[in-house]
Amino acid sequence: MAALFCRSAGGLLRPFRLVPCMVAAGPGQYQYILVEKKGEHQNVGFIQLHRPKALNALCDGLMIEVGRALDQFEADSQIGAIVITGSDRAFAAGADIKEMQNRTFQECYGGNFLAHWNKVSLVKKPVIAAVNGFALGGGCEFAMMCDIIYAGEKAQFGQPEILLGTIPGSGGTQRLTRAVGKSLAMEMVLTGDRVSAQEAKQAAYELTLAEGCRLEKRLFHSTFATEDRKEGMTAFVEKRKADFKDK
Ligand code: CO8
Repeated sequence: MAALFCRSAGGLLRPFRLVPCMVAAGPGQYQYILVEKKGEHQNVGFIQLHRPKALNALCDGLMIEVGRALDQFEADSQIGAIVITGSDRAFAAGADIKEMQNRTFQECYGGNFLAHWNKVSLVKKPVIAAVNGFALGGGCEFAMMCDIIYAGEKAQFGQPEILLGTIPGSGGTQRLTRAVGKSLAMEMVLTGDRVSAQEAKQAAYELTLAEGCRLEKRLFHSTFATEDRKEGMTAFVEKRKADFKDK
């Protein structure tokens, strides 16, 4: 599922008339996230990443909890859509670097590190990422796994893994390319530079248009390999009705 960069801050700040109602959850069920049902009909599943001191860095425990909350909402017939958000300062500043710092290749490969982190991309109900502040590395990837991104004015998207001597590990190179096009995606992945929601949206529009125009031109050229194209133009010049043969 590809996320769509992005709506305005207005969309982010008032997507629903909210009537909070805590999901029936055992005390202490969630340590790293807040989970509620919202909306007038309590049909919106709401997950807020909540590790403020670590700018919502995605530790394994947080991702396991997100997976559990998603399962809960997926199974709840009252829920029609799910919103995942962070804080004003950070949607998520990436995978937890402190947790990854001392991991070895054997641990990552043998333990299939990140295997369950893409759960959000498998959810059948529509998932909206409401992003403000930092959406970096795994945070950007996590947002892009959602179906739609509503981004606030302070949102900053980036894949800064290169600055840590690594690369995106959860679809960043693939989904970012589809979201903003190859050129900006490569620039972001190769430099670690961040972009605003507006810049991402603009790039997505321009590149989609440019790529579409390139494809169109190729298809136009290919009509010159058909007999019907020749017949159509010849008929016009000879002031007669074209006799197309589907060739
Ligand atoms: N991991 C762990 N802790 C973090 C992270 C992180 N990614 N980001 C911020 N923190 C912590 C800081 O260590 C700091 O904690 P403490 O006060 O204990 O030192 C606290 O959050 C506040 O951070 P700063 O003091 O650095 O705040 P600033 O406002 O100065 O800077 C930045 C904010 C620019 C966001 C900065 O914190 C930063 O550069 N963070 C790292 C961003 C990054 O490199 N992210 C990519 C991580 S690698 C990755 O995501 C791999 C993806 C794998 C797939 C995941 C699939 C979902």
